[in-house]
Amino acid sequence: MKRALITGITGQDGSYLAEFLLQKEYAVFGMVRRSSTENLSRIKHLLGRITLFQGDLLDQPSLISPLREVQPDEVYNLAAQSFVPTSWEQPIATTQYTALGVARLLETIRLECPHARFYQASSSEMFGKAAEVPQNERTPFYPRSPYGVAKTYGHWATVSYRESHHLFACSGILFNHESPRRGKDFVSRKVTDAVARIARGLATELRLGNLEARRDWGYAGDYVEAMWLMLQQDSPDDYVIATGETHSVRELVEIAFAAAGLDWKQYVVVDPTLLRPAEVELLQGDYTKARRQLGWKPTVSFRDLIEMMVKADLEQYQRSAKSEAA
Ligand code: NAP
Ligand code: F7E
Repeated sequence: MKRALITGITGQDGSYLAEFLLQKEYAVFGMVRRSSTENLSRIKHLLGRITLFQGDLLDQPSLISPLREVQPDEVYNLAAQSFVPTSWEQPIATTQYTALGVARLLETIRLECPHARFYQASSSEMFGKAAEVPQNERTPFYPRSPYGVAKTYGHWATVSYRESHHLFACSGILFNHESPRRGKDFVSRKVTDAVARIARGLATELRLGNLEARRDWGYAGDYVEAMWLMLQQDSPDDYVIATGETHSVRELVEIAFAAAGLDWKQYVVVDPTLLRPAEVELLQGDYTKARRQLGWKPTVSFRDLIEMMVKADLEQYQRSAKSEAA
C-alpha cells in the first residue's frame, strides 16, 4: 500500500486529492493546522479512512516527526495562503506560508525522507502580466501580486531541490480550477453562491470587481488527477495544467445567472473597491506537454462547471430552508 501525505488537506484540492488517492488504495495522511473551531467540513465524509496530524508550514519542528514517522512515498504540498487579494493586505504572512513554507517542507523531506516524491502546487499567477498567449512551461514568469511572487519562489525552490539534491520534485503550474467546494471568496463560487441566494430570496445584489479579466477555468476534480500523474512518471518535471480556453468574469456571470433563470444585469453592481492594485488581465494555458507525456486532459467544460456549481448552491440553500422549516 502506497503512503501519501497531503498538506492543505482541508482545502478544495486537498479534499478531492484525498478521495482520489483513497480510490487508488493509498494510505492517506493529512496535515492540518490547529484552529479553535473544527475546520474539516470538506473532508468529514473521509474521516476514519484518513489519518490526520497537526502541523503548520510556519513551524518546521511540526513537520519533522510526521515525515519521519509516516515515511511517505508521495508528498503533495497544497497548503498555502491562496487568496490573491489577501496577499496585498498580508504580504509577509503570505510569503511565510506560500514561499518559505515550501522551503521548510523541502528541507525536511531532504533530511527525513529523501526518497519521497514531491508535488508543489504552483500557479498560473506566476505568469501574471503574461509575456505570451497561451502560456506554457517555457513562458517567462512576471507575477503581479505578493501571492504570485511567493508561488514563483516555491516553484524555483522545487526545481532547485530537484537539481541540487536529486529529489523527485515536480511543480504543477495549475490554472484556475473550481468546484462546488471552492471557497466563497473566489469569484466563481462568490457568483454561484450569490445566484443561489438571490434565487431563494436571500439577497438582492452581487458586488464584483473587474468583469473583463479573463481566466482559464477548469474543474478541480480533473486537476488532482494531473497532480498524481506527475508523480507516477519515470523522472520529475514541471507541467502546465489548464483547459486551453479563456473566458471573462462577465461570461461566467452571464452563465451562472442564466442557469437560475435570472438576468445578471438586474443584480450585479461593479464596486471599484474590489479592483486589484495590479490585475492579471488574461490567462490561457497550453497543456500540450501534460496531454502528450501524462495522457491528461480536462473533462468538464466551462459552462458545465459553472452550471454544476450553481446547481449545488441552489440545492444547498433549498436543504437549509427545509431544515429551518422542519
Ligand atoms: P484552499 O482551498 O485555499 O486550501 C488551502 C489549504 O492550505 C487549506 O487546507 C489551509 O488550511 C491550508 N493552509 C494554509 N496555511 C497553512 C499553514 N500555515 N499550515 C498548514 N496548512 C495551511 O486552496 P486550494 O484551492 O485547494 O488550492 C490548493 C493549492 O493549490 C494552494 O497552494 C493554492 O495556492 C494552489 N493553487 C490553487 C489553484 C486553484 O485555482 N484552486 C490554482 C493554482 C494553484 P485551513 O483549512 O486551516 O485554512
Ligand atoms: O479571481 C476577478 C479578479 O479570486 C479571478 C486562486 O485559486 O487562481 C485563483 O486566483 C478573477 C480576477 O482567482 C471579483 O480580479 C472580479 O481577475 O477567483 P479569483 P485568482 O485571483 O485568479 C490562481 C490560479 C491561484 O493560484 C489562486 O490561489 O476575477 N474578479 N470581481 C473578482 N475576484 C474575486 N475574488 N472577487 C470579486 O468580487
